[in-house]
Amino acid sequence: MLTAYSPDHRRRDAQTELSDGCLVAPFECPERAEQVLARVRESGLGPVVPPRAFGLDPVRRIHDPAFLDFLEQVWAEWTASGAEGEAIPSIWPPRGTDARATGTVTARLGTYALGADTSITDGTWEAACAAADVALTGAAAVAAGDRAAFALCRPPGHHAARDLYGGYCFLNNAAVAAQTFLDGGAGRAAVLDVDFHHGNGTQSIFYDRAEVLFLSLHGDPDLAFPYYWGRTDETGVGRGDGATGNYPLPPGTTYGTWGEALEAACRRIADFAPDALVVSLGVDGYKDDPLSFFALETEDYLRCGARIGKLGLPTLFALEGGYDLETIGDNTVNVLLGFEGA
Ligand code: SP5
Ligand code: ZN
Repeated sequence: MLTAYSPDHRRRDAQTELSDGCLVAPFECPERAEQVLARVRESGLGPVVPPRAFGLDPVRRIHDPAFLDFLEQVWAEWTASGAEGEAIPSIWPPRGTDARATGTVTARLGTYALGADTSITDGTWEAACAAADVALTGAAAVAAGDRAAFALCRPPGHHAARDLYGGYCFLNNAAVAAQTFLDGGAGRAAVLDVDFHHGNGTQSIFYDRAEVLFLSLHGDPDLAFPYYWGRTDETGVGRGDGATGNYPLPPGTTYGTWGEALEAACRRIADFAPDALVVSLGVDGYKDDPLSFFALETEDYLRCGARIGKLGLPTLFALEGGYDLETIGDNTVNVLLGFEGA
């Protein structure tokens, strides 16, 4: 299968992440994408192509225009304000008050940030736009008849909602791709999120939509980021009631349990019979990942890919998380190889 990749991901190279009360080197770093790219090339998966420039119109189908303006302008405003570090929110409008945001960059950061884990830097906007183009390039290949494509997106996207960034995500690459399938004539699309973390952004974007099935396997949000979403009673609303499904799983989860949840999710996808499938492909469920409490093995990712391949659907894989630099390449590409072998 084709891989879409842009070196512009390197323009996001944050130096800080607020983690456990300390500013540390970010887990979500440029080397992640380079490791995956190296493994794609070694494995002979298929050609690696640069993205086409789709512009912001397909992104505006998913994200709020004022939010996009904010992401485009925040770095310039932050530096103009005299701040010396990377842009990290330090204040939020509290619940249940009459708080109102001003145009000040500090107020805007708190309005649009999910958390303080994601520093904004020079180049973040450009990298995020390149990642959306990468996703759209992969989707275009699938829409044109390829059985599958791999969008090597960085930064990731699944925590980003219509007007919210965080969890290392700015633009929701998978949601933009799913919407472009619909806009291109697909009647229904499914998003299967196998990243260790719940895909709260994607869930929220499609929560009231009947034509997009969103299913997520993830660490129990009582114990894991993003904490506030991903429970089994979140099933959609209005026309979208029943088109969201969550599979929270406990610490120590191995492929025995994880694979059962994947099986249940795949059966739901088959019943839904979508015209296209987007897989939010995070491999942070790996046993040695620094941000997860699952215990998946490198070989398990072959089985994961094979099960998804058995669905027989036109499929776009979009890279999400995975933070063990030693294994992110093998684990990610194993899903794609498993899919192709199915
Ligand atoms: C795309 C994706 O996988 N995003 C994950 C975002 C998680 N961000 C918060 C992680 C919390 C880091 N602190 C834990 C340090 C380990 N001791
Ligand atoms: Zn993750």
